[in-house]
Amino acid sequence: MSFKKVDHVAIAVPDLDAAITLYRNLLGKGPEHIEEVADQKVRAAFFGMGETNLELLFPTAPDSPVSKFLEDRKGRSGLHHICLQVSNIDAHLENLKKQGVQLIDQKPRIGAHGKRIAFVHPKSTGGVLIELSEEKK
Ligand code: CMX
Repeated sequence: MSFKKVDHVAIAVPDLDAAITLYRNLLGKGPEHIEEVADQKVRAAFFGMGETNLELLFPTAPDSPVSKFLEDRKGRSGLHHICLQVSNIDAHLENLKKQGVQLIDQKPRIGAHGKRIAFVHPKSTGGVLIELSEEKK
């Protein structure tokens, strides 16, 4: 059981097209991948950054977790979560549960790129929302 790398860093944005233009200008390329993740009620744009990615997150429904995040910030974009890649997500979740860490997802769900993912509550991680994502075999 081990952490492999930072899979991506996600920024919530109130206007996806404007944010894509901004980051394309900043990075000089991309995004390489845009996907709607129905289960999470978001549309996500990914910019490859070497071993990791930058994800721009836009809510697709008023009850999306990202809508709530943006509302709480009065519509301003901001760092939403950090995603860590793990080799065995089930073993990681069991281990965190044993340690009393507050999990948002007790079992993995399917996220962007069809990967198995699960979120850990920011109340257990010093105020940072952490996503675990299983490495694709
Ligand atoms: N980062 C850090 N803290 C956050 C946060 C975030 N992204 N979102 C909420 N919080 C904090 C709030 O500021 C609040 O803190 P205080 O109590 O200190 O004021 C606290 O968490 C609120 O917690 P809550 O009442 O339990 O829950 P909310 O209704 O605000 O929902 C959360 C928060 C994290 C449980 C919810 O957003 C969630 O389930 N997230 C996981 C799923 C997700 O974010 N999906 C979108 C991305 C999907 C993708 O990348 O594909």
